Amino acid sequence: NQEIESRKLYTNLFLISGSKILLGLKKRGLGQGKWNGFGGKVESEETIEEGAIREMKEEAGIDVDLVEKIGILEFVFSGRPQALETHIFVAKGYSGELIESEEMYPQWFPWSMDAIPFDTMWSDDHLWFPYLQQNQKFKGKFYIDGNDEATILGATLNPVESL
Ligand code: 6OG
Repeated sequence: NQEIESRKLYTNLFLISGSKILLGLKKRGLGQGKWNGFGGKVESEETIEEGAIREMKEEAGIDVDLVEKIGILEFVFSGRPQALETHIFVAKGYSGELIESEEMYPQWFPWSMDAIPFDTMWSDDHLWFPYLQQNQKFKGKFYIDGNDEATILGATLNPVESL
């Protein structure tokens, strides 16, 4: 029942190309050592979508154009006053050359639940990845133990008509 003093906007983008999905191994900061989509904080002078596209360019060197928002997840860590409102995007195509950055090591995975490395991802991801795969929009809120980030203390997650 902690007070949320503020909510910061984040993006997280998954590039899906044919039968493959691009994940990045986070090399530093929040989520270090975990596979995830690409993203980060939205800046004040940009839209959320612009932020998603910018982060993809910064972290993997590529340009994505047609991005579609598929989910909004709020992450609350116990003992931390700031919640992360994370907007999840899907992109289907890209241009440019994929590169490793200081933040991310990119790698293609077969786009099937069996091939996704959930053991080395945030522990909420396996709960909402089925929506990603079904192309079903979703909204959720996850309470995560701030001292043990592998533990989910509570969650709500629902499919929605629109975001
Ligand atoms: P930077 O520190 O790189 O932004 N993020 C999460 N992603 C998933 N899948 N699950 C979580 O469960 C997450 N918590 C944070 C949002 C952090 C990046 O990490 C994502 C951003 O894309 C708790 O600026």
